Amino acid sequence: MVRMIGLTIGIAFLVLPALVFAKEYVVGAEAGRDSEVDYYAWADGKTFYVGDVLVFNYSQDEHNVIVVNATGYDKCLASSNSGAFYSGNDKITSTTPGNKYYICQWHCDYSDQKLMITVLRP
Ligand SMILES: *[C@@H]1O[C@H](CO)[C@@H](O)[C@H](O)[C@H]1NC(C)=O
Ligand SMILES: [Cu+2]
Repeated sequence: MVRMIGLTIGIAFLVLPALVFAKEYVVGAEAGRDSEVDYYAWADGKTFYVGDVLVFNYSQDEHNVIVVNATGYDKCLASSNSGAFYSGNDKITSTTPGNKYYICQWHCDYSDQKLMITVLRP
């Protein structure tokens, strides 16, 4: 029983910091909804951690958010098994560390509407 409690507290200490300090980032917030956002500039200087949430706000009929790999990011290619979001208010939680790549299928090539972030362990 004591062991169980100890284990529970141990887990709480591992999980809590991620929850307590998880931040929500509205992508391109400073520039406003649907405007031409410089995503490189937006991400520059921000540090993202596992548990953080990216919020993508946009007009549903104009944009989307496709999760791609590095190749898809460079070449603006969405593979059929990519995660895809279309709601116009997508919240994507980073659950693992590493580089994350998101593109808008329609404007990735056209106006560089793509975002790359590096997610660190908390
Ligand atoms: C990365 O994405 C590209 C383009 O969609 C795809 O062809 C390739 O198989 C993917 N690579 C990996 C390792 O998943
Ligand atoms: Cu778009």
